[in-house]
Amino acid sequence: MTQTNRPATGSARPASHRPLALVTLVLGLLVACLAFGARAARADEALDASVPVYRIYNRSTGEHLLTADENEKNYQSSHGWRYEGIAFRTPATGDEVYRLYNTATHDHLYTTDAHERDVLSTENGWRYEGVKFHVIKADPGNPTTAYPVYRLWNTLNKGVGTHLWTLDENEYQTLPQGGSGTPAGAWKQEGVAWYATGPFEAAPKPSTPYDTHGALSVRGTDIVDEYGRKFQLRGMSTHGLSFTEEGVPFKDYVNRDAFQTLRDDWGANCVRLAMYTESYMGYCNGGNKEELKGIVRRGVNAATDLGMYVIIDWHILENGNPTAREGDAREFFDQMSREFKDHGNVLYEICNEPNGGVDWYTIKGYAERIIPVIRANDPDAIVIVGTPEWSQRVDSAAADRIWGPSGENTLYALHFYANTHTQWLRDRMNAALDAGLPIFISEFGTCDASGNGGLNFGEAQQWLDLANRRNVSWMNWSLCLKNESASAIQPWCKKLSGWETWELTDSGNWVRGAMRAAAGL
Ligand code: IDC
Repeated sequence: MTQTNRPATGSARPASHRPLALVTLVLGLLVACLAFGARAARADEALDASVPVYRIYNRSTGEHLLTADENEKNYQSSHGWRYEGIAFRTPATGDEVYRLYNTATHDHLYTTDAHERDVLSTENGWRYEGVKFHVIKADPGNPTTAYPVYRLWNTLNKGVGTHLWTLDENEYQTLPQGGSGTPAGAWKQEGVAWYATGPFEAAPKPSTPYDTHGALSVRGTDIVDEYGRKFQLRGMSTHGLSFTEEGVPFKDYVNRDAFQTLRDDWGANCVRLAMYTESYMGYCNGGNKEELKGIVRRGVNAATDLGMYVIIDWHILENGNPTAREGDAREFFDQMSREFKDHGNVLYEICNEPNGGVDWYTIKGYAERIIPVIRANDPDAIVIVGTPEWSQRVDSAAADRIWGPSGENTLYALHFYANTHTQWLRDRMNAALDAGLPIFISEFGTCDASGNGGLNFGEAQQWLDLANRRNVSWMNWSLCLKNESASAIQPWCKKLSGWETWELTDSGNWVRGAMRAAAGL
């Protein structure tokens, strides 16, 4: 039941010495209290009697289901539907809303029109499911006791998810403008469907990147979403999870508020968790394995909660040969993919930047052994494989791709630092894409390859223009305050989320702008 503030019924004893006046006053107060109490009780009764209608959302069909049945809500929410909140409240009795189910398309339809119900339920495919809740059909003309519930029609959802009922006027006005992967004009306003008794609770939350796009896969050189639409991941990489600079442990950036800032203010849909394997107490080099796994878990949970995608990055660098720590990698990815097998938003990057002369043949062998470990737990997981020479030799990978099941849903990493890697590396990327190699820019910097000096936004712009044109996903290095050009946050700013633009570095501001533009913010 929703809590309401009941008026206080006690009253202070009036300070009067005249008996008659006292009696009158007491009687008067008593009557006032009774009347007030009765009014409050009536309001409470109305509220108690109102029935919440829940809204749940099916990611794979795009349908919003309305139900006043709590069991149905709970059951569906644990079976692939997302609970979005109380859509509106309805009177316990009133005009009946009939629900029909289309057994062919799996769509649901709500109507207050008994004739429509009868016609449809005798037609092929529709099954009448009964009265699901009650509403007020005629406009009661009193905006404080009745709330219009609007109906929208989705012209793109064929057969299922065709309609949406909402009490949220803002949602009714903004959905037709497009956004979150839905083109402008896809939703059409259809007016007031009926009236409800009240909202009393927050309106449903707007949908997140994951709600809109679901689990991803690789088709040709593209990442596509659950509905087969081309999709691009864009976001920030953390710096090393085991690093500390300026007194700030970088693991502290792995928090929900930070990711929410990236999602809502930057337009990011993805974060990358860079877990170094060697230097600075890396995972295989004296780092606390359990703690590091805990940070990764925290990051995945925060991203999941926010409906963002998240890359678990096995950040090899100092030791450029991924086979050197293959045992650790196997164990790590086995555990992570087991834990996150039901998370369609998790991607696995199995070797950040092979280097030190290690060839593609060696990396490919490593990938062909690690990918099956991940896929044994999570058959559809997306994997990103690093390429030789700090993930620049996509040409080697293009010439000798990973085939068979391990090659499916697998992307190849290309990393660039704008002031070091210029047109020659873009040419290489183009050629590899032309040869059909799916590429992911899982790390880039706007500066020199050292991570410090040489900011070059002209080159960076050329890179992102190309990546956007060819639907190549990109992640920027890095979300931290280290005093080096690549960092997004000013070295003096200790905030762990909610950064203002003046608290961002030149690189941070530039990347934020590029991300917002790409997201259409
Ligand atoms: C750099 C960091 C820097 C750190 C150094 C060594 O920015 O603070 O001291 O690593 O650990 C990469 C790597 C990435 C590098 C980055 C910049 O993936 O770890 O980070 N870079 O040098 N590849 C190309 C450049």
